[in-house]
Amino acid sequence: MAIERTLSIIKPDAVAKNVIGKIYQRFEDAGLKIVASKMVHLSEREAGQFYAVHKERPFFKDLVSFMISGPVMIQVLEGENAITKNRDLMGATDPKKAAAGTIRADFADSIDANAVHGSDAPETAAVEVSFFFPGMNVYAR
Ligand code: IDP
Repeated sequence: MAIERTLSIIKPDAVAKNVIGKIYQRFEDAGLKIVASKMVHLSEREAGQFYAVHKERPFFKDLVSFMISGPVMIQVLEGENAITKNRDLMGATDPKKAAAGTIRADFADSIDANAVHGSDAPETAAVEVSFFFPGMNVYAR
């Protein structure tokens, strides 16, 4: 199985709820290693660039406002099938639809304030890891 790296963000709602440690525990319990991390208060420009793929969506403005409403915790997770594994831990985008026991089911309040971000494919992981950690190799050695 492939050792992958993926970008994860603990969003402002979950940082405000003081559950960074609980979410990190889930990554570690699933065998994912935290190989880089930083807490950042994103600027409007950074949040807009990061979510540029959603620029034409009706929720784009609200998404950017939410992402800059407080600090976020950004990390690179590494492990076997890290991208899918992290998406499975996160649960569905809408917490009302997220499976029981997932991060979003347990910590998210709404589709806007949904606790976590995770890269959804190897291509996006590569772009997102280098967006926040320039020079970092997305491929684990
Ligand atoms: P994902 O975070 O599960 O990958 P995406 O479809 O990539 O979901 O959307 C990115 C983020 O945009 C979501 O996590 C959520 O915060 C927000 N979002 C997505 N769809 C909606 C919506 O219909 N209304 C409001 N916010 C949304």
